[in-house]
Amino acid sequence: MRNPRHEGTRTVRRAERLRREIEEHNYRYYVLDDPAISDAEYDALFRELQELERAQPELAAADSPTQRVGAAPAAAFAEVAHPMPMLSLENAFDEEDLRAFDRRVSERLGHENVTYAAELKLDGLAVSIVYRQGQLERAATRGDGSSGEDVTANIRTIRSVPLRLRSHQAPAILEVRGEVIIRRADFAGLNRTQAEAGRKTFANPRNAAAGSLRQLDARITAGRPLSFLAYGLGAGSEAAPGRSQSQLPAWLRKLGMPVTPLAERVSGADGCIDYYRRIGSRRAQLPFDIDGVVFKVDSFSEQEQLGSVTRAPRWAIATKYPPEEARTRVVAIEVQVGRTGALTPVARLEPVLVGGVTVTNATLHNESEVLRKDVRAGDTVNVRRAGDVIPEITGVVGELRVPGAPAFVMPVTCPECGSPVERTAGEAVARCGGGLHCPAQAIQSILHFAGRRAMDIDKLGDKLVEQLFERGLVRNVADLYSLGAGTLAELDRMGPKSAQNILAALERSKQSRLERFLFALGIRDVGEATAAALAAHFGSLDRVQNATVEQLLEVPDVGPVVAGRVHEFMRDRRNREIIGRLIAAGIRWPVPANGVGPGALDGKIFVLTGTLSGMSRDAARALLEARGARVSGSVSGRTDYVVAGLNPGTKLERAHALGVTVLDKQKLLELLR
Ligand code: D41
Repeated sequence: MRNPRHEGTRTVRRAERLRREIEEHNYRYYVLDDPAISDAEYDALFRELQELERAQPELAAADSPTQRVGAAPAAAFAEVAHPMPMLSLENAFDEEDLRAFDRRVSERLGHENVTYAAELKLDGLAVSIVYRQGQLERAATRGDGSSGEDVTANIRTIRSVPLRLRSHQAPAILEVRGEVIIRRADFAGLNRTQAEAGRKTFANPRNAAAGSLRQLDARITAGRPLSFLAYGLGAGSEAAPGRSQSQLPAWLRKLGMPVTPLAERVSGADGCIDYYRRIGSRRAQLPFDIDGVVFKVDSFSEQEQLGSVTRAPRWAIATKYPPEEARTRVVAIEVQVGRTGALTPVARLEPVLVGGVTVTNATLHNESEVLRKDVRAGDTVNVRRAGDVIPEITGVVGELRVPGAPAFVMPVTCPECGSPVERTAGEAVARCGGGLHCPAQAIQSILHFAGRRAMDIDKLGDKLVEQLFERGLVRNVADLYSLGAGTLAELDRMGPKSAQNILAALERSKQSRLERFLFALGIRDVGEATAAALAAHFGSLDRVQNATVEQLLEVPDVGPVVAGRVHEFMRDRRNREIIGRLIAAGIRWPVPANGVGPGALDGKIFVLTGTLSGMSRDAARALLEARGARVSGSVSGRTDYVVAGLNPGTKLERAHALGVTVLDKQKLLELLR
């Protein structure tokens, strides 16, 4: 017999267990960066909890992980007074300002070599989150420092913000302070989605974060990829164990709060300057934007001794980096033809310093991008350069447009060969239809073939290839290997010595590798990672050439588009002829042992963290395992290598701490060779 009362308590217990489990997984994901289950498994737990709560609405506690979007949109944000004022930070604009700050601190404290807690200065929005009895009660923007706007409903939608604290060590009231940001990878995704939906794109992650947080309808915020990282405490800070700033992150993490990475303790002005420089040189590789670093006197008692002036503490300073955005003028918009015929509008700019680098060009991606931004020759524009990305125009300064400036139009014929420009329905890219008859495409494909990561033919630069092509000496990559010393020596800026060097480089390039050769062929959408996967899967050129689309689809990471491209390329009679001539010229690679005998990486233990561009984790794992390596989920003393992509997490920090060798994607590919 079923007892409905028992059923009820069982459900209550199951729901509470699910909540705890989901919170634990959130913590592992957002704070430890060490997820224990897959996204699908997480979703299943989440759905089960939702089901239980739907069946019995009284079960749904306000701090349940399912309750992240609730309330209907408000008419306006309410004003909230901060329990403790949110002070501002004094700025240093160069190393000299920083030395002056350290001198003032040293003098007041009466000793040299002051210890500082050094940390990143995130370029986001400062917020305060108040927990009462461990439960998220109120969140507010910084505002003027004494009061801000109530953004509780919005902050609750951020998955990395715990709705309840993990530890019972927290005092009755605890105010956590930190920054709301959007990571660079998430920002790119957000703008892509915005553009596809015909909505406006954001100029930079900071604007996107601000626009997303300050939504009266929190359901909109919930759809935006916001992150939160804590840097300090307000009310309740006395409860923190430890007597220094540098001990705070560990406690915040214990409470379940994600914290800013790369914090360090440094000594004196020299230590601060060294940190400022080291972080500056890594700034482009960080997963989010920073506008500087912050130095805080480490000891709490020394902080107290120093006190504050008006609204900023005397014990902290922000040191800024040069802005990653600047203003300049578009001299012209030109159209470049790439190796695959894609026509890319490029803005030629008046040279301008952005983030410490002189920028003279900005990509405009494609025609619709130019029209959407409405960039015209002569316009004054804002240019942004962040991360490893190519400089981009973030916006046109409308007031400064020259009256009558004509809008950009994509040419209907290729600017290089005059062939008609083609467009595939649903694709933004316009392409030259001339194929390898288009000199731009032919020259680019020869340069690609000779590239360092392809056949690595030293000294075959663009000027030389252009000359060889224009004189009709080299029309395709196979022609390279028929060049003679006499022909080469007669070219401009070329003597017998350099001709010999080029012939020697061509000769050396014949000792190759199957994956390099496949990559060098320049099949559309076949990058290094795909070429390596094809080589590992098929083991011989013959087998790649004769593979059916179905067989190609069995290769990790190869989908229908790439499978179709490889198949089509290999079936083309002209391509087969060129490949035949290349092999006849003597290009060779070692034949793999085909699974017998120990792999090159036999028994080695790898850990993967972060995103490897163009290679999924499954593909990386398959390539490693094919060579006898093991892939593990966590870093330990037994780990041989950590492969770190974009947005690596604490696994990378742990690798550094344990002295484990760290590889980027490039080094991984080299090792796989
Ligand atoms: O990452 C930041 N943006 C950051 C901001 C940080 N790492 N530390 C900060 N520390 C402070 C003090 C020292 C005043 C508690 C801050 C800020 N303030 C701050 N953010 C916005 C205004 C002030």
